[in-house]
Amino acid sequence: MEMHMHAQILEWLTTAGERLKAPLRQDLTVAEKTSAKDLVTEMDHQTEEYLLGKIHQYYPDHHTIGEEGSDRSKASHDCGYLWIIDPIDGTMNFVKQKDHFAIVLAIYKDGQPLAGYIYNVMRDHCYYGWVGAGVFLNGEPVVPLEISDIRQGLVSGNMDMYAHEKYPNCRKLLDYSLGGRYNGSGALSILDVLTGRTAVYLSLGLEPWDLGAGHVLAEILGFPMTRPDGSSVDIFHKGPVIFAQPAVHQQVIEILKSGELND
Ligand code: 2AM
Ligand code: CA
Repeated sequence: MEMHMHAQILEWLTTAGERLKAPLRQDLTVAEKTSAKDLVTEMDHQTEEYLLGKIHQYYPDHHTIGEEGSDRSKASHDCGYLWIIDPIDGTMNFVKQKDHFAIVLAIYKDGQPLAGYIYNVMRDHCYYGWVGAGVFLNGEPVVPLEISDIRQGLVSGNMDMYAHEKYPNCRKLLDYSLGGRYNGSGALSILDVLTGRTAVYLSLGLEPWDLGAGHVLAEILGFPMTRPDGSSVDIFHKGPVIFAQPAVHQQVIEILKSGELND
């Protein structure tokens, strides 16, 4: 674990978080990105500019991509250090709930996961991990609760996806489980799986900034991340992804494939 870099990142996240809290007391300027349901605020842009500015200042030879408008073409698996930023994951929550959003940062080195940060700003919960060091919540080691069967756990994702069965058999996951939980932030949903608050997170279209940090933390904790057919995920290709508790992962693949769970 590179302590100097880690200390810098914590400082930047804390500053960015304070800047996000301040305007929640006022009206936000909200722009539509691709539709009314896909929002971006001035704070998304300001936060991304702040974080990318710090990274470029201190690590000028590192590559970066951010959700809000950076050039993705330079990012590849063999580009050395790659930082991936989502300045606000859960922008709809930021605007409508003023809660349940996160600043998300991942670092890959030559395509391999290195570090991940998911900062739940309003709770002041910073989950982070470095390969070789473990996963921590505000400095304390994270010990995930284990779920050994989907029938003893909750599933998460996007409510619309389950309601309209946008992926074959996804509603069966709800039937087999104890129920669904939908929180509107991909990164916070992945954290719920990694800590054992839910057993599964299924999403149909995750971008590198949605899943990068979660992927790093999952790798460190030994949690699988795959496509619904069990194949591996290239984080640069948007597509369906399963994060699941290790003992539940094959059950999810089986249910999505056949609609049934055979013991
Ligand atoms: P965002 O708030 O950073 O846009 C909500 O279900 C989750 O999906 C959030 O993590 C949200 O991230 C993400 N999301 C929203 N629109 C998306 C899109 N068009 N592609 C991928 N992820 C999206
Ligand atoms: Ca975002």
